[in-house]
Amino acid sequence: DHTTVLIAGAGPAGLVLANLLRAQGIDTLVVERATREQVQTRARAGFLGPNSARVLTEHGLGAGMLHKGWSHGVCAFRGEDGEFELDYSRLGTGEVHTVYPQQDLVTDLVAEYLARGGDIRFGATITGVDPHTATVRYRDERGEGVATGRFLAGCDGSNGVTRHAVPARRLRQDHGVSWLAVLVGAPQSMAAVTYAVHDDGFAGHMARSPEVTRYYLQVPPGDEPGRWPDDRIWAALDDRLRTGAFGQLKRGPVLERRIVRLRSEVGETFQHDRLFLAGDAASLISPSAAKGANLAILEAEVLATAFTAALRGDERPLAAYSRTCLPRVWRAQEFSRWMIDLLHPHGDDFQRALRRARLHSLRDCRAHQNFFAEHYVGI
Ligand code: RFL
Repeated sequence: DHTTVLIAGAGPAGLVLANLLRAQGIDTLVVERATREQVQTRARAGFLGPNSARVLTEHGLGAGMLHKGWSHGVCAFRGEDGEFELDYSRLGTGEVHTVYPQQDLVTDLVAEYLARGGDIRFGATITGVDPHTATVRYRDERGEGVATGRFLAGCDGSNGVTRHAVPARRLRQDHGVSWLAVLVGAPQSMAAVTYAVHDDGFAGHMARSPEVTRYYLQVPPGDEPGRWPDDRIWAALDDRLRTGAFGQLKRGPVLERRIVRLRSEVGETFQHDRLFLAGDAASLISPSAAKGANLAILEAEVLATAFTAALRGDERPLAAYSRTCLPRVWRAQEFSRWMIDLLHPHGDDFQRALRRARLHSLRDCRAHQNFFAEHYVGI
């Protein structure tokens, strides 16, 4: 198989890139390990920042999001001193999130890519990568295959293989915190995203769709989902979200429970020879500030522009690709670390007192609120 831009992985990064290149009439081939059904049902992110919404709408990929998604501009913090809300639609840059489940976005992106004449190979696992020839070896039900492009885009996420073909240091951080990520088949319980700070650990609530709500519970590192039967999940959510004081949760079946280790990983460079990484393959970020899918979409746009220029004879944007992306990645990392520190009870009593003071400052100080809002929704 020969193509112009060969893309490893059909997540948000690979599919946005593929769609933008097809819109320029550039030949692409996407090689994806999972089946179409699997990628279209993988529930992960749900909060798209204004930059992501802009990329999608500007390139004709936003119809589903505009139709079924909704705007979200308020978040709430609960702790030992009660609750306060931040209306971030009126703070900072005054921008909002669009709530739209990642699997719905992926479904839209696959359909639009095929409508644009795109080629995609589902059920094909990449086993080997050559950055010099932009070639991948893959295995699918028919056996072994080889695909080559003029360029190779590594969009195969944090468990993929392409990033191992970039011979550069990767900076890693395990934040020492794990979350039980739960999907419940019930509408959201509160109007706002809610972050609860509690001595037992963090708990979070965020909308996903009218029928499904995401909850997070901090759990000890190394914990297992099997140790969290439904009753224990609801009891912990009630305690930490202080539902006795603030109102009951809308319960429903627990649809999914999985452990997410909060960790980060950033490649020193996102490129090597003719291989270019985007999304989680380039940098992994903890979900504490809901930035991962947004970084993936923005990098896909930068890379699509750079590939298009290179194919027209100007290689400079491609040469500058990592330098263009890295400052934004690091600002997102810094903010997500700030969120981790704010939300989790670790350290001694002195550090707990500092965290409480930071919450007070966020509640009372307009400059602090503006800082939060700008970083929470933007970057
Ligand atoms: P993806 O979505 O992981 O897609 C990579 C694709 O590559 C395929 N693949 C391979 N294909 C062929 N050969 C191989 N050897 C392959 N290895 C892998 C995979 O099957 C897959 O289809 O990466 P991409 O495109 O970079 O997108 C990144 C986002 O998915 C990720 O950052 C977000 O989901 C992170 N995230 C969140 N981000 C947000 O912006 N807002 C959120 O609210 C948010 N919530 C979350 C999240 C991630 C979570 N998990 C599961 C870690 C909540 C959770 C629970």
